[in-house]
Amino acid sequence: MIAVKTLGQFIIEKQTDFPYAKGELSRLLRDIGIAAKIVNREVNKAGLVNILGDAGTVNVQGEGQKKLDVYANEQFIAALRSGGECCVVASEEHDECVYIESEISKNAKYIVAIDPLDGSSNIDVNVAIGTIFSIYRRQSLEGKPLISDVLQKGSEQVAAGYVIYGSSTMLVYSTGKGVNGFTLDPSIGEFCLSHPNMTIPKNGSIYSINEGNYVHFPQGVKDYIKYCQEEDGKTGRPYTSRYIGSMVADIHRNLIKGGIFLYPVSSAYPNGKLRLVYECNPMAFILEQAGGLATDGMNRILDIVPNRLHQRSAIFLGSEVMVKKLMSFLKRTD
Ligand code: AHM
Ligand code: MG
Repeated sequence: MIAVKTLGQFIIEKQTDFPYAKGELSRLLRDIGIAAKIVNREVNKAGLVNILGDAGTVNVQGEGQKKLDVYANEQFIAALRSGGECCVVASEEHDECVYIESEISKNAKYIVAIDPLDGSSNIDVNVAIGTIFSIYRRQSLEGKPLISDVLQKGSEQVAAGYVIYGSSTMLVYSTGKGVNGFTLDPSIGEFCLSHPNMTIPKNGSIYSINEGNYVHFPQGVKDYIKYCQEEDGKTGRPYTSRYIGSMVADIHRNLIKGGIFLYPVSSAYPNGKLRLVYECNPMAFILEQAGGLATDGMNRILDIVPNRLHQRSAIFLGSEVMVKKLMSFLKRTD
């Protein structure tokens, strides 16, 4: 019989990778895992809840129906608040940082940036959605944390991860020593190690982009798309186009199969659509840890110093060979 390794066991084992660790990061990751399970429970019955909500607006417990993204945001923040290891949360759902000021958090040294429920257009149609999180160590030594504690460049991340609520639910994370994936076993209510040491294939044959925006793309991106669609037996083209519209799901697939995900600037989104702090940076951290690359077209994503919480960025990430090829097209049209 093969022994199952749960996320909790794995986190504790891995604590020895950090000789001076006091267990705070481990507890923080555990808190995120717990919130993910609660959110998963709601995501799984979302259709049902909506039917009940339409009939009445209150559910059977007498609670008002909440939109899933609001619910997820509240769950993650509540878990971080009660865990006591996080002093600030930067969430897509809040214009400003949420400071956690409680007795148990007074010495907390971690900052969490989070997109509690990514892929909003897919929430109502039963298509995979996700949670993305990023963890930084507080730099200021005392008092209220500073905005500069939150706006650190992505290379300073202590850990990052995502949860995909898909045909099965998975939590994938990295603490800068490779990437590991855990699948939720609903029968025991635990995330179990299912994808140890995840690596992205060096090359791939999937490109993921919202081609509906084609006319608005920069020339270099248009040229790369044409390259992907051309016939060439030697390089296995034309490539396959796959675009779910949930960043987590698109990148998760490409991480496993090899591929590239593109969200360029366009006339509709002159600075790109995806948010640097809680969408691009964590996904870039994971992909780099898995052996891939992540760029905004000019800079490594993880080297960009954010100057605003909800700053947007173009992003291209995935298999090394594919990202490098794309870059060569972008350079030609500088
Ligand atoms: P959201 O944070 O409002 O859900 O938006 C982010 C999502 C990503 O998950 C996805 O890759 C992208 O937006 C899809 O955008 P588009 O519909 O423009 O292709
Ligand atoms: Mg999002």
